[in-house]
Amino acid sequence: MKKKVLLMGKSGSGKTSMRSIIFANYIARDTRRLGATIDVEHSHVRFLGNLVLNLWDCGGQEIFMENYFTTQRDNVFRNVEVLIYVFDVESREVEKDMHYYQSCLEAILQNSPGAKVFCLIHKMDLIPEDQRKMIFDKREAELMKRSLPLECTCFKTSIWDETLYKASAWSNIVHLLIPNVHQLESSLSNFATILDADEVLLFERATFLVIAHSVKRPHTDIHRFEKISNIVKQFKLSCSKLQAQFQSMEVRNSCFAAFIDFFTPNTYVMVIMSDPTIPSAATLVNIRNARKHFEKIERLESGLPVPTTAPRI
Ligand SMILES: Nc1nc2c(ncn2[C@@H]2O[C@H](COP(=O)(O)OP(=O)(O)O)[C@@H](O)[C@H]2O)c(=O)[nH]1
Ligand SMILES: [Mg+2]
Repeated sequence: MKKKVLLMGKSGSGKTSMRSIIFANYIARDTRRLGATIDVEHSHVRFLGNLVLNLWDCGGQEIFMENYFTTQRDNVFRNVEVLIYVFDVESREVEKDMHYYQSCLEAILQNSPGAKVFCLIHKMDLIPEDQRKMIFDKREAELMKRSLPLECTCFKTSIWDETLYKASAWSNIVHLLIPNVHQLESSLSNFATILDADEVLLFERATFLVIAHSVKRPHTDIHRFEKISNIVKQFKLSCSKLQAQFQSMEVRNSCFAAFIDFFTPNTYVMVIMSDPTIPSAATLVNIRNARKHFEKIERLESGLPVPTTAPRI
């Protein structure tokens, strides 16, 4: 199942950087070496086994932009499921950025009226922390107004912190593209009840994006998932540099235990337990026993008779 995702925005706004960190295992400082994207760079990202994200990273120089709206219009804007428009928060040409954004929406409305639109106000790390919310709120209001009759969802992002993994940015975008995600979520909720877990999360294996979660006991840190995605992905990359495969980890203190374990062919699971009387071995056995069930859902979703064996990074 192939889903077309358009990545657009002015040259230098950070499109290729985000794509490379999430889908190609770059770390943030590698992106300084990225050259400008010429025309459209297509990449196919296999996600959850059978779902293929067909990413169109559209170079943002004016000469290319003009082309997308004229000669390449049908080709670029047809069959789009998701448009991700990236704004450099420090851009000095806000009016021009808006103009291109609106031309883009017009073409989307014409060629793919059902597409979902996301705007990322990017490079937020360059703004002093106490001004971020104010600046973002202002941009968001302006974008919502200018997007009509289409709806857009705005996020603030930066490659230098965990906002890139924020449950509400790229995870959210990808979540939208996963078929039957509700079945996955209800199974996860049952699983959390059986385990008596505080929370259970599923991470996509290659990107470490959170694809489903079930929270049984509330937690105060709303950014915890994306922090974990970020940290564990870094750790996983360090492992692969040493030719070692990341497999599992257990972290325990006097208040809780966290388990991250290889789960189905396309996911890792994380289980958080706060009952100190439940031994690790019991939780690990439960995780092992649940694998088959979740593998089955995954296979059903992808319409495959056997688990996929796509190469892992
Ligand atoms: N400060 C900061 N720089 C970023 C961020 N994202 C990307 N960059 C830098 O912006 C430059 C242009 O990025 P690139 O991904 O090539 O932009 P593109 O033309 O939209 O594809 C690179 O030097 C990146 O390192 C960010 O969140 N914060
Ligand atoms: Mg680029």
